Amino acid sequence: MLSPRANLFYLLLIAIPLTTAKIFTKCELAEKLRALKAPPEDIPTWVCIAEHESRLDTSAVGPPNGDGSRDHGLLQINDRYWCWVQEDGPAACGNKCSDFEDDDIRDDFICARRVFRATKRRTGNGFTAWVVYGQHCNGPDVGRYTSECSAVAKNETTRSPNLKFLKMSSSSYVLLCSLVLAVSFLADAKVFNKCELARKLKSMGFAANEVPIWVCIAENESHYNTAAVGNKNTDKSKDHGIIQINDRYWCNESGSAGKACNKRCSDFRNDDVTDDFECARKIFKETKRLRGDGFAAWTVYNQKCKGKTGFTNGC
Ligand SMILES: [Ca+2]
Ligand SMILES: [Ca+2]
Repeated sequence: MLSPRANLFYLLLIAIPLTTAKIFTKCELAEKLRALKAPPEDIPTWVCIAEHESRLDTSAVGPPNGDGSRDHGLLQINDRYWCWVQEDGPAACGNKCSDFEDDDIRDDFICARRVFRATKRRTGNGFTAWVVYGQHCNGPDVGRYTSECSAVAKNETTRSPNLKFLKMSSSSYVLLCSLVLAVSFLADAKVFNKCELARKLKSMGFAANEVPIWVCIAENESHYNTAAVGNKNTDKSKDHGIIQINDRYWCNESGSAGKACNKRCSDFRNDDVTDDFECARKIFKETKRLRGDGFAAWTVYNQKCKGKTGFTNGC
């Protein structure tokens, strides 16, 4: 057990990330979504959804749904599939649910886009993943949610620290200690931007004409999120990290390093992508030998990246 002083240290350490919540104004959120490259025509709809889902409060956690799952944060992302509450739970976005309760909505929005795309494939309209969309945000007048926003939004409202946190029972404290581990683990994750990844791959000696293809694959597989974990594949395997390396052949999901790349899959979910791309090279080589084109190992390649040699133009 930790000494009282160490306890206090950990409490202070994690009090900051766990209790920094924020209430956006509509215009501030619109501005932020623009910066996150949301399609401009979709921004009023996202703001409307956030308004009705969470009252624009990043720390919102919904009451249990009918299936016992809960929704988290500004965009009320559901913990049944998309984020994990317990470490061995499913997490299609690769995030811990509390990541969606802090004041940084970048990861929330990356996940929301993933929810959007998955829903769009099923229903034709990605916004229908949010119940409030049909109730409030589907009309022609949705533009009113951002109509008063012109210049840069101001008046941020930041919540004061949540004092409830200090009145925990000891069982919550045990939970909290395990969260410390989870937080420090996830702090190693990183979301690259396109050009940053292109530079990284060049520095690793990838050929200039292949770099754009690798970057395109990373964008479409993980949105450059090194912590991404895919949904279970039909063979029950999962894909890990920025380039979504499959755990059936290439890395060990539990225990020590192993399989063809001699790695633990968690090695592919930290912020150092060197080993990921070294393994990807191996996958590429093996796939090339078997199928003629190494990139064919990634399904997004044929759909989105084949021939996209201009993908990193401007970097
Ligand atoms: Ca977040
Ligand atoms: Ca790695």
